[in-house]
Amino acid sequence: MAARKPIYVTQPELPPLEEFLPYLRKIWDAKILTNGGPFHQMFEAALCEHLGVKHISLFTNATIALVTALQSLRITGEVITTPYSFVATAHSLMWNGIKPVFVDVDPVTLNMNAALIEAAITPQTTAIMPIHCYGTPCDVEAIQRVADNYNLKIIYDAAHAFGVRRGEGGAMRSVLNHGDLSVLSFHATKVFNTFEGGAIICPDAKTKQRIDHLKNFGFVNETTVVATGINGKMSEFNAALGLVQLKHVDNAIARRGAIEARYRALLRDVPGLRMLQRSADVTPNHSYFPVLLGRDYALGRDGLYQRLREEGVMARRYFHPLISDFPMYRSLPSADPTGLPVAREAADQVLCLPIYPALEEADVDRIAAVVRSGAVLRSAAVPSSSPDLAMAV
Ligand code: T4K
Repeated sequence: MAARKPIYVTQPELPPLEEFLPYLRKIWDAKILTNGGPFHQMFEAALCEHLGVKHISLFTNATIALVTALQSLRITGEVITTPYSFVATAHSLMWNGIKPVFVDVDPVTLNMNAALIEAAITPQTTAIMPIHCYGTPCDVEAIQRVADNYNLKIIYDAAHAFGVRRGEGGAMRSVLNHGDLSVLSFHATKVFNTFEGGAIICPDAKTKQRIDHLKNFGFVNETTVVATGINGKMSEFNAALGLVQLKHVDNAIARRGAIEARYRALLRDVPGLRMLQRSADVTPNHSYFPVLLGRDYALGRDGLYQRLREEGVMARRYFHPLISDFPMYRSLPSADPTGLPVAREAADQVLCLPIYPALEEADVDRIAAVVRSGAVLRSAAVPSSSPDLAMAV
């Protein structure tokens, strides 16, 4: 298996170049490169339609979008969030001078445990910032109930949740419609990419207008600046690419689904290995394929991480360390590890296996065989045949 091309945790999906070239030609001809040009407007409209949401404001990336989302709702004081995420979630609070308050996650979904929010509320609390981790929807109803009771805003970090839907009132609806705002990432490593990019989803035109002002330095017109805005605008290049990418994203997600099913079948009976459950009421986007390697897994999580690397497979420990372990957070009272046992265990056990549309079945089989081999002592043989794929879920 040595000397093969490395397999990374993900590989960006790109359209055929010839499909994109006519868009580039238009940009070259019009010389409108940014500041809300025609592709920007078309892409916002196309995304609203595709995702089933009312209003979208495009951004240069999700981190600036998170920072701006908090500004747009004038969030201050303390915000309740999760330590089990990418650092950008909590960093967006710090960039606004807001104190993150970490609560533990649910052991089944690894999303913020809604039952723990109430106890973390203080007179300074103004909002809740959960994430739909790996694209698994949060307990949105329970979080909304707490927010309503205490008059708090909800900003979902939905960086992983492009295209995720859940059953509501007999129909499948976008998870992005929950809370006050949701933030998507279109980074290269995401299910849907525009190289770099992001967006805020909001329910009404007035909020979108404020967000649009904030991402353009606060300008309303040539001479009026209404807020200390930032430059968060998506360029015409990224927006045009997004329009082309939209044509292919359903196929890409379907291909991811097939890979996930194959992994699930191949790994279903590995001692000490847990896969996250899928709810029948959710249309997933298969953005990540995390496995949790518990005490019964012979090689241990870090042993497997290393063994995969030796085989040229760059699996990643998303999310280890916890955000609350990083130096700028660890002195916060809520970062105390004793208050975050579930998140800590997940961070110690998680490994995200490669998943992307171009990943070949033979490579999935090979990766799964390495994972299976780690469940037994080194002297035992790596199984050469695959278990019955007919059991795929
Ligand atoms: N909230 C959440 C919950 C997030 O997960 C993220 C981002 C954000 C907010 C912020 O969104 P953005 O501001 O980025 O829009 C990556 C991504 O950089 C980051 O966007 C993502 N989450 C995070 C989970 O993963 P790294 O440091 O692990 O990326 P990197 O460069 O190691 O990439 C992973 C692998 O992907 C590489 O080994 C190879 C492959 N790759 C990567 C890039 C960038 C490619 O094949 N091509 C590429 O262009 O953070």
